[in-house]
This record gives sequence, C-alpha cells and structure tokens, in this order.
Amino acid sequence: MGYENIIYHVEEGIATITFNRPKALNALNSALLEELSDALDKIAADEDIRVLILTGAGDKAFVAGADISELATFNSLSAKNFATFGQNIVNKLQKLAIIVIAAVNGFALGGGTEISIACDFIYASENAKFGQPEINLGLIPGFGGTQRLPRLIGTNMAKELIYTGKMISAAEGNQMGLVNKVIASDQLMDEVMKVAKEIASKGKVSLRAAKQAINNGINADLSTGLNIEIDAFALSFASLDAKEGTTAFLEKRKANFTGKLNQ
Ligand code: CO8
Repeated sequence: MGYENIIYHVEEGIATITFNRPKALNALNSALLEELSDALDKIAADEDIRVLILTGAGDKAFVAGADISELATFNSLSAKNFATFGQNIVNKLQKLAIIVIAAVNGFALGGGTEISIACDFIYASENAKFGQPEINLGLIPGFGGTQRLPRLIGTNMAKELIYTGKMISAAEGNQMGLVNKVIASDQLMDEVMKVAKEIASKGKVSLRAAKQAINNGINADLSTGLNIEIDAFALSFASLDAKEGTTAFLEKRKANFTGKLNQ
C-alpha cells in the first residue's frame, strides 16, 4: 500500500510514522487510519524493528483529532462503525510487542490524545496541547479516551478534561503523569531518538516481556498481575540476552544483546 497521509520511515531498527496532513493539522480521516493500520501490520511483522516513534508533520500539530468534516456526516450507525474501526487500530498500536513513543509536537486533541496515550510513553514539545474537546462538538471521545485516560491520570482528572473539553499544556500534562518529559520544540525529535536508541540497545525479549507484564497486569488485580510478572520474568530467560546481561555484569563489561533465543 502506498502512503499519502502518513510518512513511514525505518532506520537502524527504529520506525517512525509521521501523520502527514499538516493543512488539516494531521486530523484523522478514514484514509489516514487505513494507512496507519497497514503500517502497524508491517511493523508487527518485521522482527528487525525495535522501537516505533509517532509524530506529526509540521510544527503545529501531532494530531488535532478525528476529521470533523467526516464526523459531521455520521449517523449513529456510521459513528459506531467509525469508532469500532478507530478503536481496532488504536488497540493494534497498544498491542505492538515493540516499544512505542509518542513525540507530541503541537496539538494532540481528541483522537490525537487517544493515540498518544495508547503509546508506551509521551515526550512532548513545549508548545504541545492535549485535550478531549469532543464535548464542544456535542460528542464524546470514541477512540478509547473515556477508558484509557482515567486509567492513566486518574478518574477525576480525566472527567474534568472530558466534561470541560479544555486544553492543557505539555507542562500541565507532565504534572498529571500524562507526559514523561517536556522538551524545547527544536530538540524534541533528537531527544526522542536518543531514548529510542537507548531502548533499542536493550534485549529484545526482555523489553517485550516487560511491556507484556505491565500492559497485561495493569487492569488485573494485584495477585493476577504478579503471576503475569512471574511468567514474563521466566520468558526473559528464553533469550541468550539473560545469560549475556548477567555474565557481562560479572565480567565488568558492557552487555552485547543479540535478541537470540536459547535453542
Ligand atoms: N478535523 C478537520 N479539520 C481540522 C481539524 C479536525 N479535527 N482540526 C483542524 N482542522 C483544520 C481547520 O479546519 C483548518 O482548515 P482550513 O485552513 O481549511 O480552514 C486547519 O486545520 C487549521 O486549523 P485552524 O485554522 O482552526 O487552526 P487554529 O490554530 O486557529 O486552531 C485548533 C487550532 C485549536 C486545534 C483548532 O483547529 C481546533 O479546535 N480543531 C479541532 C479540534 C477538535 O475538536 N478535535 C477533536 C475532534 S473529535 C475526535 O477526535 C473524536 C475521536 C473519536 C471519534 C470516534 C468516532 C465516532
């Protein structure tokens, strides 16, 4: 599939998807979502990709939400179909085995916030703005915002954002645990690339095991979550990296992780 609404780039095991409709502040229309879905399938099938970065084209927006000109044509049934379609893609993003970083470089509103919170973590530029403004359109979030946001920042904080539709700054997002780090706009991609490379240098299997344990355990009770961790911990020993990492420590040298499995 050729891409017109996203830019897909892979370099040294790090994939970048850039939402690319800058004239519409990278709003999510059906065509863009189809392309995103296709790119996520490609990434899931590529064993050499270690980290994915999501960002927006231009200096104004990450994603300013679902495309309102499409939403304006919906009835209840088409809204249900669109929300299901969008949620399937956001779920696919969240379930990627590799680590996903959102580099939020401007407005991340509605579906933009919802995509960013399905990533493993968010680095944001100083001019980034987050929010769930659907209430101002007579709507509610439909790509997971009513479910993921309360789990991430707490129920009442999420309620305030969703009920008022107000935007918050990157600094406010940082204070409430939505944004890991706020960075000057012209440094954002360099900083994101730096952390992506650091993560990519770790053991592939242990990264996946850690992500699985956190994502599968977060909505379970503690005892179920701890059992999930035991299995994921055991899984990390399926890789030669466990032997390499522990041996390298004892030999006082830097570990060289290959991601190879024990035969
Ligand atoms: N959809 C379509 N076009 C958009 C969108 C959008 N979400 N956001 C901006 N644009 C377009 C504008 O129409 C404008 O186009 P044009 O130049 O042709 O007039 C261009 O982008 C630039 O925008 P502005 O001139 O408005 O730029 P400003 O800097 O003045 O304002 C804002 C920037 C504050 C971001 C403003 O554009 C805005 O409020 N945008 C809408 C934000 C919004 O409400 N997003 C939520 C959408 S709903 C949603 O995401 C629900 C997701 C789940 C759906 C579930 C399906 C059922």
